[in-house]
Amino acid sequence: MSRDYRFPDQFLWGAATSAYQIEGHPLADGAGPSIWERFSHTPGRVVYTDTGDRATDHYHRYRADVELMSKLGLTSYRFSIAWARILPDGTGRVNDSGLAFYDKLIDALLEKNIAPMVTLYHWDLPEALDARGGWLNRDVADWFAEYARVAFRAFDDRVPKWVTLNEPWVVMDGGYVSNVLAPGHCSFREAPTVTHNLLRAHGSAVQAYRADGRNEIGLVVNLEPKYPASDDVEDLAATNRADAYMNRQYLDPVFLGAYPEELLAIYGDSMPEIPSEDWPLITTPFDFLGVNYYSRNVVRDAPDTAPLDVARVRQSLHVHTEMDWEVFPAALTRVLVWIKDRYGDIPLYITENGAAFQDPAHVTDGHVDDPLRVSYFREHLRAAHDAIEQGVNLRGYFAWSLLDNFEWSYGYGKRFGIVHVDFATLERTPKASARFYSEVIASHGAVLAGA
Ligand code: IFM
Repeated sequence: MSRDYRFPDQFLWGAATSAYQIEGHPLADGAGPSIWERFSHTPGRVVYTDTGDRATDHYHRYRADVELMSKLGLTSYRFSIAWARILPDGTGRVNDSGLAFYDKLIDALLEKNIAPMVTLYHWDLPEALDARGGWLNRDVADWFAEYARVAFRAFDDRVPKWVTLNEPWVVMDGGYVSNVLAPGHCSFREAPTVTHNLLRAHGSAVQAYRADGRNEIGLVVNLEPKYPASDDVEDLAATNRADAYMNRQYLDPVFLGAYPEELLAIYGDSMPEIPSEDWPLITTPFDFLGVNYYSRNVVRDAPDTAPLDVARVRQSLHVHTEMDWEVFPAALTRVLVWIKDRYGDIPLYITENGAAFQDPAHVTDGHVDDPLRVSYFREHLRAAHDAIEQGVNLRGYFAWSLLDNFEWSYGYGKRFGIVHVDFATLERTPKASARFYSEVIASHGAVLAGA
């Protein structure tokens, strides 16, 4: 007998994007530059000298994109606000034209009964704030709360769900340690300060929301379950270090009020002094947690491998995406159940899940066949359903991404979209995965029972 994969009636079916990756025209209508403006225009930072200057031109085509979402049957859309569009200097002066863009986008979504989920920070810090120390400056928590208040005042009457930060681990590791994302630092010693300030900024925005807001606010983390390559004690310890660094670094503080012990040992004397008032701020309760899940990681002990003495053991027999990420849906179920067991029953959303695969070079007769992506979505949606069956309070799923877009330092070479974008003409063509996702939505998941 085939299984029943129907999801709860109120389950949100969405797709996600972020401002710099799709909007284009990042300096239009009075916006200030962000760290991505500088980074992408610095030779050698992004492949093929790609930038977000035009991206998918969503800034002008948002109405057509909302129409597309509606045709696909989406019930929610997760996007981010570019901080420097509405506060060009990061603080102080508000740019009404920047607010107007998001105002029109939100209204267009509501006209189609698509519920906005709005992320305040998806990696594009205003350049003016980076010049003042960016995430290394403790004041960033106040700057972020000021910006958040402007957004809440403008849009909370129409935005049911807010997200403070997207993937703080990536902001810290990619931007300050591995030197692959803006602002492009390469300093493990900066890591704990950046982490702590991200957590304080998150807490400050949640507190600002509690004063002014009337709906829900949450945090989005990227989680990558770590599996030991063997049962050796060294490999098990390496697995714990990798897990503490990537998965528990943000969740233990917000839910348990402490950094993981392994992490304190890893950071040693680069850990900043923590004033006692920081913990009540960081542990301010919030309404939901978003999980971005793409892959797992099998690891082994690797002495002298900076910074954690851990190495990845690539599972070459398994399918990998164009990002070289292993396709492993069972770890999605596992990580959702782990959150419930470790941190409690907070409502969860899968706020990103998807894959970059090599799509056909051309759109043929209005079709783009992407069978590997269809299979990726099918298996991960089944894994999400398994988690619900195991008691996880999962309330929604957002495919990454609605459109092919600017994949950061990889430029436009990695296509994650369920909708193909021709970057010469900017024409949009829903791929087979978009049609599949549409059928999943229309059937509340029932079609997942098919082969
Ligand atoms: O494109 C990114 C997104 O901005 C954040 N999460 C992961 C995606 C794929 O790398």
